[in-house]
Amino acid sequence: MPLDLWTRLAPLRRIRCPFCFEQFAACEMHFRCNDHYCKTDFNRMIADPVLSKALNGRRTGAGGSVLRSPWWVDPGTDERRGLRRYLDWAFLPASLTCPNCERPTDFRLCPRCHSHLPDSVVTLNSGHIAIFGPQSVGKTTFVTVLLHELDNRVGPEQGFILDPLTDEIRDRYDREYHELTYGGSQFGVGEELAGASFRRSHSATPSLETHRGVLQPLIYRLTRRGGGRRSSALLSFFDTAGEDWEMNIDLLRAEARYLSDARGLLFLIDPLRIRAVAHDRRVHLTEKESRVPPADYLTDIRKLGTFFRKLPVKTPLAICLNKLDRWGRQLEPGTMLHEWAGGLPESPPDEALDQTIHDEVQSALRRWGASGFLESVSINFPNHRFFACSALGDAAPTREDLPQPLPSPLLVERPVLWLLKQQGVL
Ligand SMILES: Nc1nc2c(ncn2[C@@H]2O[C@H](COP(=O)(O)OP(=O)(O)OP(=O)(O)O)[C@@H](O)[C@H]2O)c(=O)[nH]1
Ligand SMILES: [Mg+2]
Ligand SMILES: [Zn+2]
Ligand SMILES: [Zn+2]
Repeated sequence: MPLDLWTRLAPLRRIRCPFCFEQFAACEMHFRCNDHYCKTDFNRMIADPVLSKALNGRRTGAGGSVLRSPWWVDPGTDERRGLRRYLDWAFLPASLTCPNCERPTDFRLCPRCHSHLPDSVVTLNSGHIAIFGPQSVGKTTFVTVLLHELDNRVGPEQGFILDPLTDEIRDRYDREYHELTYGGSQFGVGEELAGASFRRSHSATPSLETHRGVLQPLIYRLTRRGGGRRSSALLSFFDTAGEDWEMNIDLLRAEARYLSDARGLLFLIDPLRIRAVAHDRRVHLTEKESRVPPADYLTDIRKLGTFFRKLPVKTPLAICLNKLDRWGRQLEPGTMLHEWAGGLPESPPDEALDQTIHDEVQSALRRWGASGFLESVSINFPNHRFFACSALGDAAPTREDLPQPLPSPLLVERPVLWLLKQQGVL
């Protein structure tokens, strides 16, 4: 669908690419031919240094070959357009013509990374959630379960739907996230799911050093009931590799704009990596859990501070203690955390519950010796809030080699709903 007249009359409107987070004016967007034959004919392709740099990072150049893509152009430099090319700042072109197939194309690209930008990127407000934290705190599992829950339960309850921005994103979520946690679709609807062992835990997310694909967000279009332009927004979810957070922080700071420019930060913490929790006799650590080094969340929050030019940071920060199923029951009976850790209470979660959990998490952290961490959070990230959740609930495996039941998540959506409210998306 071509861009509407109203949007074309605002070529200087700033756009932030939801893939690479760079900002530019709408009239700077490039075009690429999207014709089936042009796309599949290698002889018609041309060098694409922008795409090469986005996919291969700074290593492109000396020795590294430049990728080729179907014909693309920066509209301001397309001489075939004559004087018209100098007027894009006043009126966006509806389409450009591919010199190879001579068909018009309105397939727009980000001028910085050459990702395809559907019209909704140009017209809609956008929100972001950057998920980060040390290794094995459950970030990837959280993203998987969160998106499934938003789609299937929370969205319908709150009157919104989520659609993947592109087919590629839908496929990537299914393949890299959903299939592992919820099982594949290799069984027919009427077949017994006898061998439920095909549901597995995620492997560690690969470092950005070996797989730049981790910089690619999962982007959704959120549409609220009621219609109208303002009822839709884009939402990008970024999943960080714990390995990068712990060991490649310079690289992350240089490449992961999604953290320094995030509109919403979600820091996941695993309390089982706090000594006071791990040594509690009521908690039984698995062999793997007892081998991981203790976490240093104070250092983590200092590290986060280094992503920003100035402190205190205004960006909303949700700090969520994950794996509630494993540690919640050691808190005093009568607390909300204790109650939720035992399974879903009768009354659905609401803002009053969020407030209670915020207070209970802070006092638990203080008891576990994390006062320095609490102080640092409140001084450097004044717009913060504590949460607790479990992505897997009582389906969390005590042995990873055994078949795993489907997740029964507890409170996973609460930090995200808060962050979206802070960003004006909900
Ligand atoms: N008990 C419990 N275990 C969980 C939960 N969520 C994840 N896990 C387990 O935690 C381990 C790590 O999960 P991941 O989602 O891969 O963790 P991650 O933070 O993405 O790890 P990296 O990619 O290495 O940074 C897995 O063994 C999961 O089964 C949960 O809610 N409860
Ligand atoms: Mg991961
Ligand atoms: Zn981009
Ligand atoms: Zn073409």
